[in-house]
Amino acid sequence: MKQDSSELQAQVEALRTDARRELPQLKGLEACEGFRVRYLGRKGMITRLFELMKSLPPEARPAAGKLLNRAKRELEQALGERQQQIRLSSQAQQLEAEALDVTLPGRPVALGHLHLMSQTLREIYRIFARLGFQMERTREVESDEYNFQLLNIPPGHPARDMWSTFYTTRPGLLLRTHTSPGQIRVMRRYAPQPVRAILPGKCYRYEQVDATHEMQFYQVEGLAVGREITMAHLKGVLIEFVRQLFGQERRVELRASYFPFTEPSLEVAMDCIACGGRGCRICSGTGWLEILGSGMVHPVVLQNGGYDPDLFSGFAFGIGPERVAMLKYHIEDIRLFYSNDLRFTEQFG
Ligand code: FA5
Repeated sequence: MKQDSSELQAQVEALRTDARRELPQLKGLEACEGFRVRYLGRKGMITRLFELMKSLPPEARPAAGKLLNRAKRELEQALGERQQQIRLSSQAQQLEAEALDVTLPGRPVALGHLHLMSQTLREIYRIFARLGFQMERTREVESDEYNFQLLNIPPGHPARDMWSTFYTTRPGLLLRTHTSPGQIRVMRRYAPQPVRAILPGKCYRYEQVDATHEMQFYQVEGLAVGREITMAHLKGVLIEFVRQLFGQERRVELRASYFPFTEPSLEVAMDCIACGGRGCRICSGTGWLEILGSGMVHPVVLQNGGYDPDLFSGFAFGIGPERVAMLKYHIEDIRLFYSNDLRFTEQFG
């Protein structure tokens, strides 16, 4: 069938009109693709019109070809613009959906605070700093020699029963049972100069854990070595310590005791803060609470530390800060310190 060019023109015009109506209604990129296939695809309407062109008389074909090519370009351009519009508006929608309202109030940040043990240790450090004690660091993994032998506790000594500990796979290497081996290390650091220091740190004991015993706990060791240091100095320092920590009205009792590395040895007790000395459950009815061990450094220990015991003397003490905190804050079970229960720790913020 012979086509005539005015008919073709009319068809192109109709196609343009349809396309202009449809384009603004395309809602997404998928719909655009459908449109492209229908109008511009290999089997689409434009292609079909090009095929119709072949049936035009030869002299009419160039003009018809131009017309079709122009229509095709217009369609392509209009489709491209619509696709761009769709992309921009979906981007705008997305931005709006994800918009941040910077005026909203922020989520509260929970502020932490120092653990009660850190607070107690720092309080102890401050008191001894005021009394002129410097702070020395010592080790937690110790040798049998330092933890026992140099402190006058040879192998087989009955005092070792009090200080059962955890041993490492290296023979003779153990987790220290007390901070006292630090005495030897600090003496060897300073001898023959006088020294006055506290040696805080963790200790470990292989023991049955209960309300007053942990396997891992702190001690604050104190050591003073010099010429003519006497028991009066020890007494003065300890009474001052107890009163600064627990109040000036506290009464302090010094009792004879025994440690292999001090001679004489003293236990320090204060009147019970719970009952004021009348006797209660906390002080087991005695009216007194024991808080530390102490004594005059044994001459053998002074010598092991590098001092001549004929010229030098000294005192030492070992405080259990968990026990101190228990008394000060009326805590009945030592296990609360390290069980990480926020209901406990948050009470001391
Ligand atoms: C000693 O450890 C000595 N080194 C103390 C000392 C130092 C004496 C210097 C003389 C001169 P003792 O085993 O008593 O002594 O322990 C001292 C303190 O550590 C105790 O009073 C107690 O407060 C604390 N303590 C001991 N064992 C534990 C434990 N298992 N859990 C918590 N605290 C403990």
